[in-house]
Amino acid sequence: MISERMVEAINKQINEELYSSYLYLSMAAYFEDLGLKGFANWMIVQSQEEKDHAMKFYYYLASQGAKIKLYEIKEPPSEFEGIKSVFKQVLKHEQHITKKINELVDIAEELKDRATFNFLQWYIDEQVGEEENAMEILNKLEFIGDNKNAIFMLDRELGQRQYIPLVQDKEG
Ligand code: OFO
Repeated sequence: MISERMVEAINKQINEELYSSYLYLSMAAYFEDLGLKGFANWMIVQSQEEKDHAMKFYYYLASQGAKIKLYEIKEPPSEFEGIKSVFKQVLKHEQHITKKINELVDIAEELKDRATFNFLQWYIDEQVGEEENAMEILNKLEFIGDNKNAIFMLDRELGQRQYIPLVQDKEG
């Protein structure tokens, strides 16, 4: 049976994931405003994926018969200082989320909660991809500098990203 401490930590992580979704939606809105539809698309997909991350935790708690608690989602920033600065924030935020996931793993280990430990491995892998994606775009932006043509090319590339819903295990 899952412990109260583990449940509370996962409920807090649901909030972190929902905040991530909100943050990326705010970044999408920033790019809409700049007329960079491709960048906005990338952020909207990212925002949708974060909601899926939250729901994966939700269904896990439901499968354990645990109490799901939703906390208030804080307001994300709405002003940003340019494209590169946005992606620096994305990377920083994902590093923060990786730390949070690692903390959950530590708790599961401490409590000898093998089921949750096993469940969390998906997030460990996912965070490697999350940080890698942010770094890749950041590297491209460093390379491009202020070259407007290259920014439009990148905008087109990011406009190709498609949302693929995460298959959720609702049965537990
Ligand atoms: Fe949920 O991985 Fe990003 O934040």
